[in-house]
Amino acid sequence: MKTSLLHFSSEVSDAVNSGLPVLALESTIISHGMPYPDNLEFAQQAENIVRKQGVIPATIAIIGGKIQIGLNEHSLNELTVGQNINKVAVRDIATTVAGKQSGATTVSATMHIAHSAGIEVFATGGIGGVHRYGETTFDISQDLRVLGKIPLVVVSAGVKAILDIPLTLEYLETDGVTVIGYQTDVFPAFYSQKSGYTVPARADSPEDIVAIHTTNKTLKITSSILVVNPIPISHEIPYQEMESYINIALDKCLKEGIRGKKVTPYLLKKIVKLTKGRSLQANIKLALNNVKLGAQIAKALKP
Ligand code: PSU
Ligand code: MN
Repeated sequence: MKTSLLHFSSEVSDAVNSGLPVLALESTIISHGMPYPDNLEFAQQAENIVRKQGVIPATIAIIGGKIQIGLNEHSLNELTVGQNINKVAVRDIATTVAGKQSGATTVSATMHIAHSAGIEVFATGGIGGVHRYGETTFDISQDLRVLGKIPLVVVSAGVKAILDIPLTLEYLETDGVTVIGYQTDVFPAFYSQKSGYTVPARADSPEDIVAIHTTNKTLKITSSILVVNPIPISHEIPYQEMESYINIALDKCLKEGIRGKKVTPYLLKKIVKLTKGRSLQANIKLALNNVKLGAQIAKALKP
């Protein structure tokens, strides 16, 4: 990607140029993962948490065809209330730019743009992965392919519980992604702390994660480090309970013939309804928890 295609806020460009810590944040979670006005409140809270750690937040999106790194209030607002906001994965970046459209970037697109912009750490709620029945539908998120190709530190609460966790873990292994449990030996399940699957490695401090990232960089290993950070226990929803809601939502999704990039937003929305908003609160808390850890890692990388 040509640097002239990237439009930085002055704050983010100053920080990147002078080697200050920066944390990349995505925008699909805002536009397609949460309803208004919770999404606006979430986006603002996320940026505040990053600043509190002494780190500059770089929320990434495409506004009127321009790739923006660091958003002003107006753009953030457009993303939370806008009706015509594309969901932009890697393959949709160029077409959204060409059409001078606005788009919220997924994990895959945000990673690509952050890396082009010289940002090394990124936090989200939960990455995309291999969907349940992915072995027949072929529904595998572009997030996984990009994690295998781009060397960032990505903080996530495991993978979204709507996915097939063991298949996603296999894919991450094939991709050469370094998966690290943060202060845990168990792979988290997004809404709940434990999935029942183990993590291949564990780290207990931001500094330890930075050391692992530095080794990968020195060895020119070009895949990402996926830091999996469990939802705080006080906000988790028990795994078995979530499974019952997820199965109902998956059933409806199948019956209504929802396919492609609409699947994840559809399922998240249905589950918010089924849980009477509890899953939304859990999603917000786990994502903010990841943002805080992401900021701490960014700070440890550039103290
Ligand atoms: N984390 C959340 N909510 C979300 C997402 C992440 O808590 O909505 C978004 C991310 O942008 C991720 C996308 O890249 O969901 C995955 O979409 P898909 O399954 O279509 O690849
Ligand atoms: Mn998909």
